[in-house]
Amino acid sequence: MRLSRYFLPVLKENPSEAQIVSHRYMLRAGMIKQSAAGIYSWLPLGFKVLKKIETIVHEEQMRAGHIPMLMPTLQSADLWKESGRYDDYGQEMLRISDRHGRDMLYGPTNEELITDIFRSHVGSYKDLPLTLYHIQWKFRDEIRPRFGVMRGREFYMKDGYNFDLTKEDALHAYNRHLVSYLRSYERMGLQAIPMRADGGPIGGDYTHEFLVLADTGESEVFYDSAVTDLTFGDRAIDYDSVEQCQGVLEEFTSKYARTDETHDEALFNEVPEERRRVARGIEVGQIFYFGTKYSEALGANVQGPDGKQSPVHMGSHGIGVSRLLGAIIEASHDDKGIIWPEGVTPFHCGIVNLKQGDAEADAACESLYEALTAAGLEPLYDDRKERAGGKFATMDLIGLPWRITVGPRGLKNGVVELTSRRSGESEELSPEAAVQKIAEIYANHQTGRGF
Ligand code: P5A
Repeated sequence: MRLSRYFLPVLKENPSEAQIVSHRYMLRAGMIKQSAAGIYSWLPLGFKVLKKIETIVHEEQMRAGHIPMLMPTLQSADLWKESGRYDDYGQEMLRISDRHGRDMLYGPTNEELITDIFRSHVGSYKDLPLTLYHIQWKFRDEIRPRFGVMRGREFYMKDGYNFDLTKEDALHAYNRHLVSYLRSYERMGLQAIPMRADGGPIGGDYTHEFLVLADTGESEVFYDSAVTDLTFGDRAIDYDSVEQCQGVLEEFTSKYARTDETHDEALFNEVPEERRRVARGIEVGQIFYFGTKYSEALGANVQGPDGKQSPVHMGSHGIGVSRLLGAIIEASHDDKGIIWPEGVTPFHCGIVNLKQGDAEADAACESLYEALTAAGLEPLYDDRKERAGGKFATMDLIGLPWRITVGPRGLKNGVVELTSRRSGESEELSPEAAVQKIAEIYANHQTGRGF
């Protein structure tokens, strides 16, 4: 993409309504624009990152054997009346009536809708196990939408639902989700710690939240610092293996890590004092096992091998896809702007032409652009007639992890400059070597062209 032809409405001033750094940088980098309280338009740069995160979530869900589909945003209230949650959900639910006076709602979650699909089409244990998921906009009429996409009213969520014959099978699905979530967050450059939590309006007492540690997080968390040493890495996992998934769950959840809702001071005090941490975190996902809560309410039964009918065991599993943009920025920025992890960066690298209009510099930038594109990468070429300082400031703000700077002086010696946004370190390389190096860096990140 050439910056002169892109739509990147960067703001010079700090927007006064933004209280936390991620909100500030998302507005300043021209990623989002508020349309109403807690409702945002996703401008091209923000949309690109949103889609990259969504792609990682899809890939990891499908890798775990979960099946993608799509349900609508608007739902009939009937199913919610059947489950009893129509009244329970209270004012967070946006209620609408259509021209015929029928009660509708903008879905805050989809347990009812998916259970209805299940009961209409599945009746036998032979069709189990089954996990269906979608990535769709949700609406919760939050009393205090704030911090930009972090606590929106309209937000993008991956929600998955497992259907199993027995509690044991459903717990395997739970563990499988935990593993796939750990993998997904790591691909996004995040450490998200699974913590014992509370079921809230979704229900069930077997639930973990995934928290990214950040001072601006809305949740107070208590944990044993040893949990932050754990990484999933690139280990191969057989998602069908009950033992392997169970092993990962035990490894990642056996140390003390709880949100304030489930915090137990006496247990916490058993953690050696030097490892006890009280901090704040951003909840980027939550997994639930709630047994037969919805299947009993909605009559979703399956026939077992013995011919007997019983309500199907279920769980639901959510990732806050749009919230993740905020969480990643909170975890990865400096005073100049965002620092995108390679896994989610909107463009793989920037090209800054120090002397736009200089025939040699222009030609060198064009050929870099072509070579990077041919290597399957997506560069953002700042081809505007602007001062170098302005170009650097924009690149730093939008946070591309790598920048190639091209100028007449370097070109005389056959070199360009490759700079890491994270470390600030630069090295001089031939243009070919710079392309090669960037291609090698991204070879470790399954990456592709964005939208
Ligand atoms: C699990 C999937 C559920 O709704 N039902 C379907 C279950 N869980 S949850 O914890 O309530 O939400 C899942 C994730 O969605 C994100 N989230 C939000 N993101 C932005 N703004 C909001 N107002 C908001 N509310 C929830 C969180 O990341 C949460 O973990």
